[in-house]
Amino acid sequence: MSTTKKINTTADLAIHGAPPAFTEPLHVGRPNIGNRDEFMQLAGEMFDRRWLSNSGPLVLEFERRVAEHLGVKHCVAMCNGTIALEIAIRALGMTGEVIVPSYTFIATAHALHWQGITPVFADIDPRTHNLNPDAVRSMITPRTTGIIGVHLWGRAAPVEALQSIADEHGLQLMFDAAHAFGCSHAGQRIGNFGRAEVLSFHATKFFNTFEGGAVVTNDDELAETMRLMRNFGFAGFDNVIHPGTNGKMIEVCAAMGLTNLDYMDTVIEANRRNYHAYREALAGLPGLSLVTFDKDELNNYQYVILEVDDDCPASRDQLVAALHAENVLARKYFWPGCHRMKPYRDLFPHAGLVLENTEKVANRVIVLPTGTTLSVQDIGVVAAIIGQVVGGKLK
Ligand code: T4K
Repeated sequence: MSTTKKINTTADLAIHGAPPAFTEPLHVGRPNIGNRDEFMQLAGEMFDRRWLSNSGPLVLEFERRVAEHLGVKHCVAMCNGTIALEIAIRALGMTGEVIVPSYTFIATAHALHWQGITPVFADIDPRTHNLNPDAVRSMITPRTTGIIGVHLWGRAAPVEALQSIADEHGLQLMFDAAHAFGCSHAGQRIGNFGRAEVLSFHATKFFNTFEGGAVVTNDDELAETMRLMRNFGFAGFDNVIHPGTNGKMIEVCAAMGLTNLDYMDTVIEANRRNYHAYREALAGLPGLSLVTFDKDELNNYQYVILEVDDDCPASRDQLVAALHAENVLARKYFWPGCHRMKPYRDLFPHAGLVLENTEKVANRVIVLPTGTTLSVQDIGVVAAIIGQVVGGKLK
């Protein structure tokens, strides 16, 4: 639990020379860790078996439970979400150009680039932060072979509209669901849309396997191909029948996954509590709003996203600087947008001209800490810092 001191006046702010409000940093992406005894038990059994990788019993059990949880036919567990993206992209036969949002973690674009495919960035809807289907349509060229939608913040991309576009133009459609484990769309668990969906179980995700990821799909043949691809294409001793790589999840990661599956509901409940505590504490502050979640859908509340509007008395960067000075390590995800990161800036120097909403949103977002290590009292202090900055004379 963090050690806090209560902030009462603007004179207390660390940027004015006072000690920081939190003696230990408050991180976005602090790992949630389930029952340690359960993990140690599974790890102990693993050591006894001397089976550490290559489709061991823990990975098989983990895949079975994830597939069951999502109501999807296949879960192909991988070493991380980025390799899972790359394997899914290759298995779907994407080539040439693939349309993606720029407003996403850089891995979405890199997974394409790393496979020799050009990521073509389409703009987002500023309300949902997800792809705008009209923008996607406008980026289709004769070289386009696919679309990767991202369910940003666990809120579903426009699944039906993207599927119509894909069907109309004969394109492959898959989703980067790295944020969306435990979330739903139209009453169905995310994991069941497009030809495949990719999950990340990185340490910073609400549910983690240290490092890890998976491709989930209802397509038998695709699942089989991806299982081959993640294990060098081996179909038995000395028999390679497909080009492949090493994308395997290891047993100790599956042990963490099985432990954390039992803890998942507790984490979601803590995240939901934190989200509502932020909502209440920040209500009424000028020029600030929290991204909302559809109460009829499931969400993991992994990300608490604050938007700083133009009429806010402080800028986004001033707020982030003030929070960092108090040891609240808020993040500017996903600023400045993939198209402004060096590899893609050089590729598309003028992309910003068609990515107006991406730039607007990337410039106004702050992601705040949450998770099981954060208390409602901590949130009160974070909100007090924000309140003081917004009420102060920083601008
Ligand atoms: N697609 C999307 C949409 C994604 O968001 C991601 C990953 C992927 C694909 C790729 O999936 P993976 O290949 O990663 O499975 C972090 C994560 O590394 C990344 O997994 C995640 N998205 C992204 C949103 O966040 P960074 O560059 O922000 O990481 P870093 O090192 O700055 O850590 C974030 C915070 O977490 C820090 O404040 C420290 C804290 N932290 C981190 C670790 C690892 C801890 O407190 N403990 C820890 O063990 O990318």
